[in-house]
Amino acid sequence: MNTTLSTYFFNEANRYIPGGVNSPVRAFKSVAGNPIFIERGLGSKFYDVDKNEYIDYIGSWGPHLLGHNPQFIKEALFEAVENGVSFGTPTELEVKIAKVIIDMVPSIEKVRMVNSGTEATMSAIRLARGFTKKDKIIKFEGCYHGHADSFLIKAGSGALTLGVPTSHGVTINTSKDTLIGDYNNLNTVKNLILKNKDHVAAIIIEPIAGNMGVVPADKSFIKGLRTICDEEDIVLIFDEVMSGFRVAKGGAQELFGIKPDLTTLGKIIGGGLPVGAFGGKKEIMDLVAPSGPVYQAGTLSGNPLAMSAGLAVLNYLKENPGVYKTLEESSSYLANGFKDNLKKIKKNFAFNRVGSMMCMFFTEEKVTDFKTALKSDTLVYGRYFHEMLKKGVYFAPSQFEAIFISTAHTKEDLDKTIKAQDEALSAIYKK
Ligand code: KE4
Repeated sequence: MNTTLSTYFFNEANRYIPGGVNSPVRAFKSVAGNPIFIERGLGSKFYDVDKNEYIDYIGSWGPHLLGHNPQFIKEALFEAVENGVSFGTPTELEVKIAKVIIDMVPSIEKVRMVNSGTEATMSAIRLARGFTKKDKIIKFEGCYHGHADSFLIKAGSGALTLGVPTSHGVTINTSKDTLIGDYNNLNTVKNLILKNKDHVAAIIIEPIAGNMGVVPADKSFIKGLRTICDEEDIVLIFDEVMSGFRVAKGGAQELFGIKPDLTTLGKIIGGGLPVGAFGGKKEIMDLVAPSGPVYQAGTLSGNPLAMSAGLAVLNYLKENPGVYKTLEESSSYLANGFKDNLKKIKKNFAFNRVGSMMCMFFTEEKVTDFKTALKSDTLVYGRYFHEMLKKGVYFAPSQFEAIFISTAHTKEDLDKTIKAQDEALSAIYKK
């Protein structure tokens, strides 16, 4: 596969941009080799600057539930651009998208739009601290909530991939207010609360973790968190930036049947444009400026382009709930194909999937948390990633991410992917 131009652009990029990328995981650091530069995406495919075609399973890290560049999103953007790209004033579009989000996610009574998942999560914990007048938060090893200081304490995703679980530049004082629990382990949460009685403002969790690979929470664990938060006056925050509108119309909270106090959203609600949101109980959300004393702001929050694309996607999902059945059928078809391939090489690798987000771990141990995810052989994963890339299949350039299926992936795409994986695993394990 000729990647001459990608190599040229990466060398250029390294002269002007830290690591040659605008987000670390894109740099292929944990799978070695140079990243490919993408020029164009359409449906289930994208095309690099050397004109190579790939079946894309990243979908811009989650937003492209309906594939790259669907015509109806383009049309929504063309219409919005005609009116102007940003005003810094309230617009009707913001009212419309707020109503749709509130309609689709029952736990959300009021919502504030922001410009990234990080802005959503950092605002949500500030709000929880303002509401409870307590300082500490509990997050879980392996969960990633964006790059705000309070979260870069054993984060998963990029930081985990880079093998640097605590970021430089985060002060000791900041890290003192972030407590780390073990995912799917309620006792660690109870112990943290016991040691920090009446100091914990919020527990923030990815109810379906997608940043240590895919690791779903046990329902009993989530129920236990809900009970603890009710008993201890702690705000329960579901970070559904990735799972929101992906695993179900109402996100992971719909699957669990458990309501958080606050939810953070991103990715899909922007249709691929920069967007995030946080929302939840009215009594908490009304503390957000200007209606209350918890400050939060953003020049481009609710901007017409992102709102137009996001509204187009959310309206589509509302009007076509059958999307989730299609996604489930495609995802289970692909997963079964992968499992058949594993049987051929007599490997029983851990395989976690919730709807259209999934991850195969290069370990035969069950993966239920950060520690067991780390048992994966990341060197072999790197080899696997490149074998698949050479065959025109683009998986996550890290063992500790998810792959995403969209409604644009055809049976032909899935069959080609299953065949490519069979050949890749055979090459690695010399069947
Ligand atoms: P952003 O600030 O990157 O928009 O969102 C941060 C975030 C928050 N919460 C969850 C559950 C997330 O998955 C993310 C971001 N996800 C990563 C993918 N693992 C973004 C990819 C990247 O960092 O380039």
